[in-house]
Amino acid sequence: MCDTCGCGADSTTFRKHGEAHHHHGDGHNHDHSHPHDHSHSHDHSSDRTLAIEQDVLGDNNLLAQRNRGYFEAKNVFCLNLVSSPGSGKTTLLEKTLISLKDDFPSAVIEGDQQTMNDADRVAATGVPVLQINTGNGCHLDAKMIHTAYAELKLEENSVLFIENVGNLVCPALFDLGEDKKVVVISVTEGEDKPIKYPTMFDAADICIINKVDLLPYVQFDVEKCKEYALQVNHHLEFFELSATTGAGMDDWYNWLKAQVNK
Ligand SMILES: Nc1nc2c(ncn2[C@@H]2O[C@H](COP(=O)(O)OP(=O)(O)OP(=O)(O)O)[C@@H](O)[C@H]2O)c(=O)[nH]1
Ligand SMILES: [Mg+2]
Repeated sequence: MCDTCGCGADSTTFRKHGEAHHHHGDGHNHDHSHPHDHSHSHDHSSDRTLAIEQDVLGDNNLLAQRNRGYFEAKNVFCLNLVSSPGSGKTTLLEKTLISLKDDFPSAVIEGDQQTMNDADRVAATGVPVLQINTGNGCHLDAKMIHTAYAELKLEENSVLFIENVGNLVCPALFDLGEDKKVVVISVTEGEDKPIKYPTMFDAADICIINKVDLLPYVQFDVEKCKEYALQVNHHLEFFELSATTGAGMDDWYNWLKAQVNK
C-alpha cells in the first residue's frame, strides 16, 4: 500500500523479457484492506496523513539520491518519461532506441500496472529492458528503480530510459534519481492539461508535444499549450514531434546526444 497517494504498491513484480514473473518483497506495507483511494480518508487524523506522506516521500528522496549517485559514478544519463496513458511514450522510445543505437548504449525500465507489452516492444529493438508491474500502484518509486537497475547491470557511459506508469498525477511526486523528467503530452489530450495537472508540468524539465501529425484533425492550440505550461514552469524546454511519422524527431535526438556528450 502506498501511503502517499493511497494507491496499492503492494503487488509489484519485476520481469525480464521472456521471463516468468516473480513477486518482489519491496518493503512497502502490505495492506489489502483499502480500496484504491486518493482521498487520504483512511487516516483519521489529517496531521498523521501529512506525517506519513512526509515519511514516504522523505524515504523515497533519500533512495533517489542514492540512485543519482550511482548514475553519476557510472556516467549514466537517466530520463524519466511521464504522461497520461497512451500519449506515445513507448512509441517514442522504440524510435529513439533504433535511431540512436550507434550513438550510445541504452537500457530501459518499463513501468505499467500489468502486462509485458511495453517491455516486449522495447526488447524487439535489441535494447536490454526490465518490466516493473506495479499491480494497483500508480507510479514507480526510487526503490523499484534501484532493484531494477541492479538486475539490468547498466553499462558505463550509457543512457537509462525509464517509462513511468501512464498517470499525470502521482508520478510527479516521486523522484527516481533521474537527470531529467520528460513529460509527454499528445495533441489529442487538450491544450489545457498543463494548468489542470500543474504538479507534473512543474516537476518536469522537458515537455514533448507528440502526435503533431494529428493536428489537422483535432482542436489543439500548440502555442496555447506551451503558454499554459510556461505559466506553471517557465524553465520547460519543448519538442514538438510525431513519433510515428518522425517529424521533429531530429531535434529530440540532437538534444539527447548533446546531453550524453556533456
Ligand atoms: N498519430 C499518432 N499516433 C501515435 C503517435 N505516437 C504514438 N501513437 C499511437 O498512440 C497509441 C499509444 O502509443 P504508446 O506508445 O503505446 O503510448 P504510451 O504512452 O506508451 O502508453 P502507456 O504506456 O499505456 O501509457 C498507439 O496506438 C500509437 O501508435 C504519433 O506521433 N502520432
Ligand atoms: Mg507505454
